[in-house]
Amino acid sequence: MAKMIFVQDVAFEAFGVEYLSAYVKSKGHTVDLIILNQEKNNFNPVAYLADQKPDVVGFSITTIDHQWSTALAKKIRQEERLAGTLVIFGGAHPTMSPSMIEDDGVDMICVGEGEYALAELLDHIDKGVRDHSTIKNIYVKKDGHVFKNELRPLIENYDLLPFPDRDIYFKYPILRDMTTKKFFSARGCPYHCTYCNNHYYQKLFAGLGKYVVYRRPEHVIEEIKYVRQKYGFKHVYLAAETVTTNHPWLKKFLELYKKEIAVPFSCLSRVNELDEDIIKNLADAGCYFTSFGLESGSDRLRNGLLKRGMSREKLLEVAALLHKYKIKFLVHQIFALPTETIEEAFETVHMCVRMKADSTWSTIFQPYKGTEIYQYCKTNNLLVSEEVSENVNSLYAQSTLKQPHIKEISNLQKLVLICLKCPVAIPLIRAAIKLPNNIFFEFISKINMLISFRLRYRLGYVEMLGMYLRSKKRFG
Ligand code: B12
Ligand code: SF4
Repeated sequence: MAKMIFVQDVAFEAFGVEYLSAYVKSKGHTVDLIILNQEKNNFNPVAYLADQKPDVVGFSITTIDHQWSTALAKKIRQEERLAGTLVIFGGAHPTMSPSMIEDDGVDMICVGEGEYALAELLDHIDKGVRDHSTIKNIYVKKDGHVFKNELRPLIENYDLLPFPDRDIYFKYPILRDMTTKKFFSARGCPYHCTYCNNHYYQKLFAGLGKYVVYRRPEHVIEEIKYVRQKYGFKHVYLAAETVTTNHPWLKKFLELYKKEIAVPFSCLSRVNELDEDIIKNLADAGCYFTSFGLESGSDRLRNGLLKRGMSREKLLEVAALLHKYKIKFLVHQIFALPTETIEEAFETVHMCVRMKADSTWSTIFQPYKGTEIYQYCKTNNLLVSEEVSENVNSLYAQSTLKQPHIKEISNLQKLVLICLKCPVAIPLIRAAIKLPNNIFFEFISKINMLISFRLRYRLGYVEMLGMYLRSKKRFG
């Protein structure tokens, strides 16, 4: 049977990898994972892989992983002892930016869902088939050519897939010891926000099946019970984009959850999908925390540029209802959006203050290739360069746009916590953002992130500190 090792740089559970691992293991193959920042300081991934001699090394990547992962792939390709090992990439970045097949060290990429494609590849290896140039969803380099195979239909029924394989992640204490365990209840999202992958995927997979597909509520409950029995947890986090989208699904799920699981949970949500009835149902079933995208407080940017489709009135109404039902909430914000002015950036801050958000997740805008907004930035000559946009390498990277006020707005992104907790300080912040970025700004930004983690995962202070120290680069 074929042997595969996934490589990841920082410690978080990727559902994609868990699903792939579970599926190919069910076909008899062997899968392992290494998380680089959880290994010893002198750990050498190439030497480790050369000792292990896997048939395939896999990277599941978003754009922020492009740089480190392709640098490592290049080193793998140069190692003689790994000459027979294939290097394959999958995930959001190769799906939206398939030109990365041309990168050195990349033998193959998977566009879209990988369960069947990866199983076919590993079966080939197992049977000694050397020509992989016809596997659907796979782009492969062969004899100096790139074979771009067609896409296969989307998986219709996720209930038929094995539960995600958490074992490969839970060998690492930082993930196993988390008292919150995460679950994914659906794939896809029906909205068309211009900065997100979903409108691109909707077009890419048009005609290949239903794009938004829910698992049966009973099946998700079964998985939660299985995880409780196998690993234990104190809280549950429902991480899919569409937890609150389909109200009949949600009500059925919450009814079962209350009866059969009954532990506090947190979830993602979308403001236009929340009303008093749904919020009451969530609270009754034990929801203690939710997070949703505000992205921008400016109507021009939120509804015009980003196509979010949510009014100020609705945002304030939902915030008041969440407070009424004692559900804490975090607001996602994106700063340094294309054409954003300083006043518009402050509108974002003011909106969070008016909503009395418990916390914020504040990021700097990045234009991801394939998105409508990437095209907007390109057409309006706002990109520093295409190469820079494809190689952002930090979770909270600097802006990759050239436009006025980037410095001030990027500084504001780091100081949101002060504005939220002490709005009278906002005039002072207006002056402070003119200074160069410094360790104080970075420190406030990190504290903001830690508060968000603490709230979502209900961490105690000691647990939070432990997680911070063990996660190293994760917060860097
Ligand atoms: C859950 C989630 C997270 C989780 C887990 C991330 C992860 N990498 O899995 C957390 C909270 C950690 C996270 C963080 C971030 N995320 Co996120 N996240 C998502 C979300 C909502 C769902 C991903 C998911 O689990 N889907 C379900 C699984 C089953 O699907 P999948 O991951 O696509 O995997 C399938 C295929 O892609 C393929 N596949 C995947 N990997 C591989 C590998 C191989 C070898 C093969 C063969 C196939 C294959 O097979 C899988 C099974 O079919 C997506 C949106 C979306 N719908 O994709 C955004 C998304 C992936 N995130 C995004 C971003 C920007 C981020 C952050 C940078 C945000 C930030 N500033 O903090 C960080 C980056 C972290 C990182 N290094 O990946 C962007 C990525 C855009 C881009 N071009 O890079 C997305 C697409 C949302 C968006 N804005 O458009 N995220
Ligand atoms: S609602 Fe969220 S997941 Fe859905 S398209 Fe918009 S940003 Fe993407």
